[in-house]
Amino acid sequence: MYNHQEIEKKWQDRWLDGGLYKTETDRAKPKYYILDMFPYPSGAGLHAGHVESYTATDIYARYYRARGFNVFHPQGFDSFGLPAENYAIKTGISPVETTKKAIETFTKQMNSLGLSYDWEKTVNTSDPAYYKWTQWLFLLMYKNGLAYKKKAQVNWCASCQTVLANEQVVDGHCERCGNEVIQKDLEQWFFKITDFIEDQTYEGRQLKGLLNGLDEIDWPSSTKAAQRNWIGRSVGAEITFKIKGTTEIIKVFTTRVDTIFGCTYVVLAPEHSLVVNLKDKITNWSEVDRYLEMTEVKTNLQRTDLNKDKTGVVLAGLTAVNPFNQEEIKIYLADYVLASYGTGAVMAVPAHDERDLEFAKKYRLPIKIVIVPNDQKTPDRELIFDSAYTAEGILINSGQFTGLTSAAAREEMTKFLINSQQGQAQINYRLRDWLVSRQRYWGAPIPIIYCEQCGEVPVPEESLPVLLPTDVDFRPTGESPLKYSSSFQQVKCPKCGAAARRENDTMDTFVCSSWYYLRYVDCQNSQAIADPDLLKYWLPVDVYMGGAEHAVMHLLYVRFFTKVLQKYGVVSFNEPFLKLRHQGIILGEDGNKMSKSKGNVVNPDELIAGHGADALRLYEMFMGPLEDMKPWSSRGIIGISRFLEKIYNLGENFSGADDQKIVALLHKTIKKVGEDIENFHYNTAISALMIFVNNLGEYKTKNNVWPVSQNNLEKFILILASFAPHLTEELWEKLGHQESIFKSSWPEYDPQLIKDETVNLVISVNGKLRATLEVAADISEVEAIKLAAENETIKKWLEGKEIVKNIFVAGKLLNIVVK
Ligand code: ANZ
Ligand code: ZN
Repeated sequence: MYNHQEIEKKWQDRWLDGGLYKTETDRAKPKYYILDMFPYPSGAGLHAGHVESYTATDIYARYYRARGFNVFHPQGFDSFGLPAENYAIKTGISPVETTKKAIETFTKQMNSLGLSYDWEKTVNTSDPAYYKWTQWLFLLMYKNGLAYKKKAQVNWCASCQTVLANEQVVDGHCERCGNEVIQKDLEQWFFKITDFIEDQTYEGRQLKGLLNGLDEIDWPSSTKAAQRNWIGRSVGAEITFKIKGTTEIIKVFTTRVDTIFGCTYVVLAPEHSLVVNLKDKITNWSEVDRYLEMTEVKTNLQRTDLNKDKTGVVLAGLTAVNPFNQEEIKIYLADYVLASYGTGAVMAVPAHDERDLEFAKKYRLPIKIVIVPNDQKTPDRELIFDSAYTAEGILINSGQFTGLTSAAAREEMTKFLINSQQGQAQINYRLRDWLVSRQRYWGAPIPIIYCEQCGEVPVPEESLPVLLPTDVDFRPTGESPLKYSSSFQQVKCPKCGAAARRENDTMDTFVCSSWYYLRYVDCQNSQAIADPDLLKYWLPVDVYMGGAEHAVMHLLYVRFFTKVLQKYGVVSFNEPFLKLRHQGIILGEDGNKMSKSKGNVVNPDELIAGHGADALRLYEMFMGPLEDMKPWSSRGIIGISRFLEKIYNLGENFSGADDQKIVALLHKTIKKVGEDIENFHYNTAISALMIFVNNLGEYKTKNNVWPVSQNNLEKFILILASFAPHLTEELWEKLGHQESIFKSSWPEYDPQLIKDETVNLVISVNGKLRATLEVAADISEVEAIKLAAENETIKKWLEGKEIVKNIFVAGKLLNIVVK
């Protein structure tokens, strides 16, 4: 009987006591840095998804150690954030306490899964020894003009009582609490992430930006696409429209200057500064004012929702002039135009833009067709009135540009704008600077002091960390709770010594997680963010694993930080994570997302107690492709337990002799499992292990003796070890080894032994089966063609014909195409 509780505990204790997972830095060996997205230490403990991704990297780490690498595999805690603070508000228990407890629980649970972390290399973002460097990085940004304060329209969640980054607003709602997000005008801190979108040269060095850097990393294409989309690079032109009878101008941004002869009015965002500047000239001001009041309360989502009725108001008394044909057109205010994008104004082309068309129909504005599909010389009015023709085509009714294609016209028209000084080529981005200040308690304080004389003063480096005070009232009021901590506010100006006050806001927790990956390598260092030599050796991260929900936000912010650190010489690489993989979501047994209310949550602690850590690990890796979404199955884990039991029994009083066929299968299994691990194809690796064990069992039943020698059995145990560390360590000991199995190397397979298999290769000529040949399973295309050409039957079919091409499907068929 395999007593998993006893055996797993025994080895976990020995591994930890013996320091088995201490990071090795034998400089003669190549390094491999394998990183998990560190968890938020919630009170609920580990869930099935944590087990999935942490097991996946643990297998990877154990495999690369066995392949002779210095593996770096640390784990830590992303412990600042709202849940602990909200819990404190509810219960009065300090986040310091709850966080400490949660980290203890998480650590215990991770150890009980047999994860091979080096706990001497760990970080905890709410530890002053850590956030000292978060603050140091803020100052690095500040000194280089990358951290700045400005009054801006920001996302405000009234329920969380804090501002949110754009990335934290999902479909107009707070990603935390689901409350609708409103816009508020507030002074906030920003990081200039937009400075790093494109490549740049700095001190003679060519630095890759956030866009081009994506080409150099092995990340899921969906994640790269999400980042490109979020950055939203848009190529177009900025065009100046004069306002008749004034010196004021309207600048618009358009991606379709080719449609400008069809522009029949101009629209400003309600917040556009011209509205106030031209108040005296607007003859229907009271109507305009009413419209302004109405739109103020709407969210961006409500404003841009395509299904909602477009609203607007004309600015009576004002006319804009089209710079291409001097046509005089009306100016509207409408809230479907956003103040925060482009210039906050658009040239409206109802014939070729859906939103403009809808608006034009409602307010009975002219619709002028200027683009037609290539094969059509006259416009189809009916069709266009129903829906705008938004595709490209050939220009009509466009003066000297008539007859050009859209693409050619854009080029020519942009030249015209430049020459006549009425505009320029322009690239716009959807990405905004990152809003990093939060009006909450449980985060890293922003290291800035305000002095009446000196203004905004950065805290000197030697005074870091700015400690988070404990004498605070957690209850949110819309202002940071730090404002009311007397100990925190007793501060002198670092410049002039006068009484001053501190910045009350804390940093977005995403700031803390934007650089943690580099702190691990030297997490105790109190003098520097990390020793440059260690950074140089271990970084960048070779493999990073975590959820796809971080595609923008975390994964974009970390790349931004890395680029800043490279620019200012802290690190010498440009991309933090060379390879990224996402684990799929594990659903409940009922196929729904696991949730307490549905009662379909599986508890790792219970599963470990009931089936063992090895069974849980193996089962989660066997459920299906790692990146797929897949439902839990209680039957599945029982099947895995039986598989492990079988292997354990095999190791008791083992004796056997090699059967050549089984040994050949062993070598194939070694090859397959190794390759599968490298590609994260764990489910198929486990299948191969199962097939091998079944073959052993069948042979034993038939012949009453095991078909492999101990030496070969050990090879099998070695390739199973990454998946089931406890069971294999126990067997290793039983087989007489003194040293841990995790000090052994991955077994090599013998290429001669895996070649012996044959298959029936189908040979066809022009798609018709003409012969089948028994050949080696791994026969090459060249060899197959040669054999076919020597075959008497095939020879006949090829006689007097010319071979056009050969279609070869390895191990299956060769089709010879002749004419
Ligand atoms: C005229 C036009 C004609 C447009 C046409 C499109 C089609 P992307 O690709 O997202 O950059 N636009 C510009 N600024 C805007 C703002 N602040 N709020 C709302 N819409 C704005 O979109 C660029 C297009 O979005 C611009 O090109 C402009 O409409 C609109 F047949 O200009 B276009
Ligand atoms: Zn001062």
